[in-house]
Amino acid sequence: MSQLNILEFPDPRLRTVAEPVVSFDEPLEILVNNMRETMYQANGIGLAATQVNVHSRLLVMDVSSEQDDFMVFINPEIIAREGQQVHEEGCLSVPGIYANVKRAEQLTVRAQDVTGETFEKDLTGLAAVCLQHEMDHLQGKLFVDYLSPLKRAMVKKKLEKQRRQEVS
Ligand code: GNR
Ligand code: NI
Repeated sequence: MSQLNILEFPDPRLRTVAEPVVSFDEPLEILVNNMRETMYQANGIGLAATQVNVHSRLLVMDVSSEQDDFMVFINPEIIAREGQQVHEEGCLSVPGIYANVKRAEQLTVRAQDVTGETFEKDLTGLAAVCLQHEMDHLQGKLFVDYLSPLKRAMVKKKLEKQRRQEVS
């Protein structure tokens, strides 16, 4: 297994709209395994293919505290949503930045597994937040896009400053 490089804001590749997965083959299985490894190594609760510069509609997540509830969603579609919640979000592609985002509280998702079989799953709370965050990535959208232009400009400045301090 290998760890994959995670793209960081404002990398324009994060704005790519992903294409549906059509081949449920060994390269797909390898990609899922590498995304799982990358997510756990980075201590993330989710990872979308877009973030590792693969522009196919798949995401992995594990919102459990024990990191023992791995899930993969291929070609996910939200088929029902209900309620609202506000949760503080972070993103491996926007390191060190946290902000509140309003999203649906409950979802029903239809997706395929790594063999191509279709399943449906109900998600609530943090799992619902995470799935919506990851599905945004597949559309080229980031959580900072929900902030006001002023706040987003502050985020960009803060990241530039962080990066300057990393290299010096
Ligand atoms: O690790 C992550 N934590 C997180 C916390 C609140 C809301 C969303 C997330 S997803 C994020 C990993 C990530 O960037 N996935 O795209
Ligand atoms: Ni993210």
